[in-house]
Amino acid sequence: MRIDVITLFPDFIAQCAAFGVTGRAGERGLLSLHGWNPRDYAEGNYRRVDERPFGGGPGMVMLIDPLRAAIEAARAADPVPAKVIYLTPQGAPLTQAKARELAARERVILLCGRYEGIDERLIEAEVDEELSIGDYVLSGGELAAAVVVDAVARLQEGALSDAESAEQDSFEGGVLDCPHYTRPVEHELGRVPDVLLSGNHADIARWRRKESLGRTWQRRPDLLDEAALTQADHKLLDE
Ligand code: 6GU
Repeated sequence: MRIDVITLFPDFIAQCAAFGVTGRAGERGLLSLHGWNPRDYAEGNYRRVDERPFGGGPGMVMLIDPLRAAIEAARAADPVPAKVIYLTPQGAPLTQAKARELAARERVILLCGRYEGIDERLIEAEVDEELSIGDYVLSGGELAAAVVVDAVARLQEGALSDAESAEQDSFEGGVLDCPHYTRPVEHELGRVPDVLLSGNHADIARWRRKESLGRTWQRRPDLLDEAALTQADHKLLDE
């Protein structure tokens, strides 16, 4: 998969490609990340990328032309057509289902805004989708773009080792993850639950599912409305 990021801070995004699962996905050729700086496409000695808003008010608005030229340069760098996604608190919430949908694409372009926003005409003309990573305000879309890159990179086939397998993650299947334990069995902070030491795989799977459902019910009951629960799950919740 190819991800192009339109950002005033391409170095920030390059860091995503340097570490951990994202870095490994890059090394394995599963993900290629490219940064495009609208300032490189801005005119004049000052290479302006923003101006004061019409109608007054605080802050600055990003200009159409440098952004449009950067998007065009990104598009032209590869013949595969790309969906353009603008990261903004006004966007639809990023979910694991959305991450899976994006991860299945060959290419996406992520557009990061700074300051108070982007001229609405650029959004209308170029943006296919708007995404938010939560109900709080960041100073720019870069952290949100990094979140999308990570969520999508780890879903690429071959990005995770078997041990890291994505299938059991929180939100896969719509419920939270269960608790995990490792050595030692006895510790001053407590003992590992006996069932995990029993060697009975059916009991262990049942215990884990019950913990996942219980946590989801306690912490994120909103998720249970959407989760596809089986009859066996309802029984576990009732126990
Ligand atoms: Cl995508 N951008 C900004 N600037 N703030 C955010 C966000 C995005 N998602 C949550 N807050």
